[in-house]
Amino acid sequence: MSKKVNEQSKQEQLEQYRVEDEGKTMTTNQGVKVSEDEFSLKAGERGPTLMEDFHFREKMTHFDHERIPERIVHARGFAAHGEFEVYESMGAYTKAKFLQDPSVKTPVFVRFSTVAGSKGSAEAVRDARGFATKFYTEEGNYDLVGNNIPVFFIQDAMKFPDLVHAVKPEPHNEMPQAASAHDTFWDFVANNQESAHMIMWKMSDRAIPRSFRMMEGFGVHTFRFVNQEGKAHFVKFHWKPVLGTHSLVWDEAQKINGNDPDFHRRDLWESIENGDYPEYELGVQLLAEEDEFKFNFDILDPTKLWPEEDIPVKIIGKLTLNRNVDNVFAETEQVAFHPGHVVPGIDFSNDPLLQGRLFSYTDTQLIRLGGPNFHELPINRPVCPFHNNQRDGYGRQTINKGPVSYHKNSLAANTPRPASEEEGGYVHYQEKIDGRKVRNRSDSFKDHFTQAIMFWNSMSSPEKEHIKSAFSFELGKVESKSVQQQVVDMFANVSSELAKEVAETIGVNPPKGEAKKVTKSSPALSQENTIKTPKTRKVGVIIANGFDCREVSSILEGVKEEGIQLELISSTLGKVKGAGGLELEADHAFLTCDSVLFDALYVVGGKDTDKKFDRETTYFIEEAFDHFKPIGGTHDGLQWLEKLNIMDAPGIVSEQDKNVFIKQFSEAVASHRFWDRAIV
Ligand code: HDE
Repeated sequence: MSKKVNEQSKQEQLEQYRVEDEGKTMTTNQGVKVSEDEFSLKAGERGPTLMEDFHFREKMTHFDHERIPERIVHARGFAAHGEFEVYESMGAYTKAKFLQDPSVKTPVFVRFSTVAGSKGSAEAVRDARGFATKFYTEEGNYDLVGNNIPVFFIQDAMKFPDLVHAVKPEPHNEMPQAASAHDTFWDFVANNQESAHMIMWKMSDRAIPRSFRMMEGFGVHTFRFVNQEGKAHFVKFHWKPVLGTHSLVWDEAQKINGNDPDFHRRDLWESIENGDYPEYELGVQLLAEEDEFKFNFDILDPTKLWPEEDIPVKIIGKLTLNRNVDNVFAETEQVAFHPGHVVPGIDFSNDPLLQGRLFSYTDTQLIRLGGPNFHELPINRPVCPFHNNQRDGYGRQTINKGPVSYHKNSLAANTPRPASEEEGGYVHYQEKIDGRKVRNRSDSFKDHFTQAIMFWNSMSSPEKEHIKSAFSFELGKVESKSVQQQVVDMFANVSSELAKEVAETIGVNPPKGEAKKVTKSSPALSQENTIKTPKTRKVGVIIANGFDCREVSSILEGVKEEGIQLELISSTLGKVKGAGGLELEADHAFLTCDSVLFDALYVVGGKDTDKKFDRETTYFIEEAFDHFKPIGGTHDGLQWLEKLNIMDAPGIVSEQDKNVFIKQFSEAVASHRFWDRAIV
């Protein structure tokens, strides 16, 4: 019998497969010691290579086969290990064991991803983000394979290949990379109007998150919780980041992609290495089966969300990511998620998008991971035992003993035997289904605009401005006037203000049509209402030789105590020497970083500066200012804030009392951005 699952279970299992190569003798894969690894075996020093060189052949063959197909969507991803704990028993709603006991810590593996870009693409792109979690529970693996946007583009899995063909780089020239396609994507949108709601999210700040640590996650579909008595509730899953939900601004995001295409994975990696473990609370919206038809949308329609103000999100547990992977290929690349990996107590709904996903995810692993044994890869193995009559196939690792591999049998006393429901056997929820076979869309799925309008209504005015600019940017890249016009006409169904302004910016006719009257809004959708904290934010400190030692170092200490990460930027790498003899190490030279890589700047300056320092500092401040970021200045640093005439602008902290400065600056960093700054 396996011992009880705890947060270490998965790590103990993985430990058997981890190998330390450092300090070891080189061998072939057959274990034969290798005497020479630079020169192939030749007939004479200048002669041809010999076939019998088994070491060369093995080395080269392995190399030739090192790549596997990247994921057709979500190719670029980054993952980490962690644990999940439930706050209180959810037994009233679900019998899932990992949701019963608050003292149990379930090991998890979480992979974040962009959707459209290929494996080597940039990360701060405008896109949805994947948020896939594998829970290694004592009853088997449960995968919650979600996104950071609660709705989807389409209502039926049948359309997924069309959507992905339209959004990926156009096939004749493979452009654009790392972005959604222009003409084809927007042509798809205009001709598949069910995409309206998700497009509003995709044009919003949600699609350019500041960090994987600062975005929400959603299961998207309606699932079912089933309790011990067999009673079911519909459920929607939410991940709520403890640091709040925050975004970049578009100009900044585009520059980050040049400066650091690994921006999001670096952020996740560094926070875990620093011990600032990313945390998310798990929330559920629960709906009694009898309330299924109480809403003006169909709860099976994945283009609809359940407004949190109508159906509150009950916070039930916490996910903590606390360990980086040892090997990206072995873990992050080979992990195989599947929305059909469920445990007793969690079941599906008839959402036609979900139903299609249940087919696609195994199918895709077969091509990607090369056969039916991908569940045996270390990262995919459940931490509980698994037994059945499946055998053989590429890469089989399990050595099943004995002659019997069929059910039913008498030679092995009819084992492995199915478990009864009481023994923990998975029994599908016995929903009553009565209908004709039809290829059709239910009438209840046909309203594509009410929730898109609700989303628009819920945005603050800076968020609305960002949406207008995003539409203008994306449509501005579309070459077909007809597609541009169709999209503008379509979004007049969401907001005339939005559609008119976009039409004007991209030079097409004013939209025809008007949005219907919807007054509902959902404050939970606006990021203005999110948690604000300075913790783990990255501040660039611009500092030069001759800085005021005592004062500056105590400010730096004080700011650090607020949980802020400081990185020193100067003209060159190496030591920066203070006026009183203190020496600090620069983390960056101006050359190796950029203001877009920081949440805020603190300008200290120093007595010993030159023209280049002046020019770089001015550039950093101007750019951070245009991106609405907090900027602090003290001592010699104040001269730049004065010169740029921004001393009185919102989010500029120049208080000379050091304790007041620390307090005000930390508050400004927590505020994230200062939208009421006049940018000309
Ligand atoms: Fe996926 N999706 N998807 N998807 N999806 C894949 O599976 C698919 C959808 C999501 O980090 C693929 O292993 C279909 C919604 C994430 O490894 C593939 C449909 C949501 C990931 C696939 C959808 C997602 C994937 C590609 C419409 C949010 C990355 C590689 C019916 C709830 C998981 C793979 C990881 C990956 C199919 C729609 C989330 C091809 C057919 C909706 C986070 O199987």
